[in-house]
Amino acid sequence: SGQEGAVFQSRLPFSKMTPNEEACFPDISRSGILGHRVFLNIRNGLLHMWVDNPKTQLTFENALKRLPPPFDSDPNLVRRVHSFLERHGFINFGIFKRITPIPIKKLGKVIVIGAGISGLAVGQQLQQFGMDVIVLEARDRVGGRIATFRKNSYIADLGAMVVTGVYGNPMTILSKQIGMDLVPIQQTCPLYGPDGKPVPKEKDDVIEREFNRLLESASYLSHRLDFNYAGNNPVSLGDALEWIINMQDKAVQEKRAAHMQEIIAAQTKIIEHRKRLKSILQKIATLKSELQTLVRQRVPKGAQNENGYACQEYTIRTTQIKLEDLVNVEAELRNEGHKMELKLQELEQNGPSQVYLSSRDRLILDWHFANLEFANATRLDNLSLKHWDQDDDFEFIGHHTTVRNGYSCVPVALTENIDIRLNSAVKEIKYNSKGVEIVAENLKTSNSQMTYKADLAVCTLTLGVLKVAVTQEEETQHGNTVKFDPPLPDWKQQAIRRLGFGNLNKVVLCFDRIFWDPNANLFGHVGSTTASRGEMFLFWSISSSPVLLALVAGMAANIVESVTDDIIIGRCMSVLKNIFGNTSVPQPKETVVTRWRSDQWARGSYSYVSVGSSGSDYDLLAAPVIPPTSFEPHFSKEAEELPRLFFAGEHTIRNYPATVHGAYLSGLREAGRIADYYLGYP
Ligand code: FAJ
Repeated sequence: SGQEGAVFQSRLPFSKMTPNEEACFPDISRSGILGHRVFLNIRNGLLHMWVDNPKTQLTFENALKRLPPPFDSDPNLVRRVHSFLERHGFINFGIFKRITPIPIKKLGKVIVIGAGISGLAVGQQLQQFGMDVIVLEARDRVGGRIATFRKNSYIADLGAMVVTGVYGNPMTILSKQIGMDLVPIQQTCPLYGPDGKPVPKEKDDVIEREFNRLLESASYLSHRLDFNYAGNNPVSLGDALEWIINMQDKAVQEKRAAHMQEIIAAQTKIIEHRKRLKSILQKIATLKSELQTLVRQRVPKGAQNENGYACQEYTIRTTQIKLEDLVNVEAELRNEGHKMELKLQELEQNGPSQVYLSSRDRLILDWHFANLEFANATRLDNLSLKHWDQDDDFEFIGHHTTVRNGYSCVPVALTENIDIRLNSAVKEIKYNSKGVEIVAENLKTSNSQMTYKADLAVCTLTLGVLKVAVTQEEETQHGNTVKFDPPLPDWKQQAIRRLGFGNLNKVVLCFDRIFWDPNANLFGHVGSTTASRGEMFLFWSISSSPVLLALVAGMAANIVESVTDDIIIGRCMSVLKNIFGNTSVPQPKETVVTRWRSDQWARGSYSYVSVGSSGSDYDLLAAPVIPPTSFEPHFSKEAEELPRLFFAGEHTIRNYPATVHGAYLSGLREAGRIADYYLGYP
């Protein structure tokens, strides 16, 4: 709350200008500390006004009226700051009541390709900046990878479903503007083993700690030891983790071998010791019989001469002393022997563990790996060890929430006042220094093609669709193959090839009653093999109606795409029956199985940093494309250098990839960039 909260919510530093602000306000940047302070006070004040009431447009005039003196004394500066914040999507974004009308005279024509969240964001922004916008969408609905299944009282998100952190998240502002029913997720997640029995909490905690330690070790390998290449090949996170596990296993085996050697040494010592004791006992026996003979043959004092008697007594006495000494040695040896036996016993009883992880523990660890594969939408051995978590520092804090009334309420709300042509599959994107021509097929009126001409186009095709476009994978005539004319520049094509586009699937099961713990949002199922660890590894219960959502991640996500619904539902049911008992689990009333990889308008779920790629590929995917020079003499130099193709989408935003908020922010970013190029600086 307050001004600081509003600035934090806007992802800006409270008491510092950003490099972008310095570039846009060079006069302030040069003006010294006082100028900076004035700028920051105006900027922070405006953000506070907007975040406090994002349902109504914040006009310059209203902002000026509400700014406290002396910050209202330079209306020109306030206007510039207001325009800057509006242009870059910090204020007046989303769905809000307008006070000033949108300019009637259109300032340039834009075609947005795709009506996912990024396409809708860029469309909304450019429309309010006064541009003429048409959005072309191949599906018969908006939202793209935000897709909500609705039937009777059942609601389930088939694509995105989690708003990850509220502070700084633009979704928080949207939720205030439209009816998003955000519900915090209860993070506790009881686990059930492959046999359906609960995994004891203590065991679960121990393995979770080991999982975190393994990730820390992998990070240490990469960032401290710079172990990122094996020969010339970049190392994957999966490889690094398996190496560490093998090393741990080896260390355990080495400890065991050392322990065995200790036992053998102790046993050898005991054997030696027993030998010594035995020889002492023999000596004692010999001495005893010698002594007995001496005593038996003893000649009394008067029966022999004095010398003989003294000699005899001396021999008896020294034999006795020798015997006493040997008996003492025997006692000592017995004592030592006892200690040795105890030590051996202790060694035998307190040996190191037999293996690093038992096979059951390994499967629980695999469950955590499956969870990581879900977050990254791919197998761990596809992820770059060095860069897979490059966006970690930009995670929002605060609750993770789900949208109880279905995430599709957001894209649907964002369609307000935009010209969206559904069922329009773009086939060709032609661009040159004069503008763009987009050829689209109307999927409702078969084979009818339309060509749209505009000054520029914003391409929000998914990375999966772009990959097909650049590898020229000609499929069936009806497949989604988009042709760029001229082909995209090489640097763009290479980045498209390098960055990964993963997969994640969901199975929706709608029941007539809840048979699971209604207080838990999540429960996990530990698979029976490492290879199948991602198969229905996590069940979500987030709807107010009896709906379960099973996740299929990692290797299993691709496998389910080639299997029938009946088989997948059958697998889910047997997992649930194994946990809750045959009689407790009713037949589902409705079911849905997603196949995001086979979906021709998506070709996967979301991007990831693959082996050989890095965060900078996101920047390359975001960079606009300037058409090759036309060499037409009458054409102006400025027009020649204008980019005509712009790119938005979750795969174009380095700091927030793979998310709805990232895709949305990429749309705001591109709208600002386009306005800067085509409408000039505010
Ligand atoms: O909860 O923020 C989620 N939360 C989230 N994003 C998710 C999440 C996952 C997540 C959470 C936290 C961190 C990272 C990820 C977890 C998961 O539950 N969830 C999720 C689950 C699934 C199964 C999917 C598929 C996705 C997620 N995501 C990712 C987000 O949904 C996406 O990042 C975001 O929605 C992408 O928006 P976008 O605007 O960049 O892309 P699209 O695909 O929505 O729009 C492209 C449009 O182009 C589509 O409408 C498509 O039909 C159209 N198109 C394609 N070819 C065309 C065409 N239109 C015209 N002509 C053509 N030829």
